[in-house]
Amino acid sequence: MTTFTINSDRLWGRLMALAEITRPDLPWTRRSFSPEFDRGRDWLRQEFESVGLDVSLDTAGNMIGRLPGSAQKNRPLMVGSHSDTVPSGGRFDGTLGVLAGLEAIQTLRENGVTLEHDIELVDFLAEEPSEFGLSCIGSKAMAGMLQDSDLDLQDGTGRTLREAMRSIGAVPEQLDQARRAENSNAAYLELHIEQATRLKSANVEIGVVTDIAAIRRDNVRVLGQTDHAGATPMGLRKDALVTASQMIALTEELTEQANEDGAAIVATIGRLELSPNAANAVPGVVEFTLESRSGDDDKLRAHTEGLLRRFEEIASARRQKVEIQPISCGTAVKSAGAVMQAIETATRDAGLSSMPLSSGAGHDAAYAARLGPAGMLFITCQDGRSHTPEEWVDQPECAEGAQVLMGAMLELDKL
Ligand code: HGY
Ligand code: MN
Ligand code: MN
Repeated sequence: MTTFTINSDRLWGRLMALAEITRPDLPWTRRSFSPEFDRGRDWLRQEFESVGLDVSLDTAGNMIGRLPGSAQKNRPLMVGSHSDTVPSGGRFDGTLGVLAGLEAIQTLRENGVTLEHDIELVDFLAEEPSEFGLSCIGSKAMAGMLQDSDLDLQDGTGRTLREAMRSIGAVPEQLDQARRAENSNAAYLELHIEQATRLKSANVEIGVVTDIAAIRRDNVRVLGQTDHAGATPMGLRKDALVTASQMIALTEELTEQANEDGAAIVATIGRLELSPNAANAVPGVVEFTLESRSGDDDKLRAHTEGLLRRFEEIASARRQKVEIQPISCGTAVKSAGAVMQAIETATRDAGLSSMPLSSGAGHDAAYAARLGPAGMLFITCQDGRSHTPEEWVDQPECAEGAQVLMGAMLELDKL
């Protein structure tokens, strides 16, 4: 049971200070590998060092603050999340987990408490889908799941992921040095906003995450034929955007149907590019990302592959072609019972209520779970909104999350 309390104003001050490190024209944006991200990292490094953490960057570009434990326990207690954002995202997704971890560590130190375990506070590189199409780059690398071929992925300017990683101080040629062995962590904890409204609806403060959905992304390229928008008769057109729109509408229809059958699957087309993208030209090429998620790996595979087959049928029925390129496919991850238990105990000690819930959002915890027992705790966010500038959490709720995070760290230190 903790008898001391985190410093709510200090946590809030850091959250708002980091939020201000954004693209000024598009708040709140701190894209991985961008100048804003670098400035955010520099600021975070100073804050980590001011708390007495020994800060380093692993070869995968994860920034790690270390604090030695009092006993010679050979596995650290890891706390982490991410400081990058989606374009025009929010001020709490990811940053809350990193800064609440820092606040918990600072409060422990101020109260003369040294955990038996070493503590590692991690800002994982590029948790959000980056310009290279890949997400969770740093946590994937730490779990040994970032492939060499991924390093050749290019962003819209032709820069490779390898070059981008070098630009933030990573050493992609030595990724293996960032890799951690299975069970190398005593435990992993991540505080995150729920990005949905179940906690608010149930009037419960803390969500104890039971599992994290698998995310699959496929690149779909529809090949029609660019023609003059005025001179080309409708019957002679091969309009790739109309073809893509039939695929997109079918995605929603079949995914809603799958959920009626109890599949618990979501699918989204959130990125789409067309060319030549001119008002007076019939779209010849459309490229989009099909992203599907589920807590059940088998259902995810069956549903997504069924959709992609239907896309082929739609294209050929319209005398067009479709090229499908897998981008990434994760697996659903269960939280460790001991970590869930620690979160529940810490929640009770803090006089708060908790409920189990699954995460439809992906998180670094899904990869940290390959390094030892892992778990997450959620706090609510206003109207469940996230990945948008309207993302908001009130200060007391941030403080509650950090208090429970610190309590769970103390519980897990007994392992
Ligand atoms: O996309 C996600 O689920 C996470 O927010 N990166
Ligand atoms: Mn996110
Ligand atoms: Mn996140």
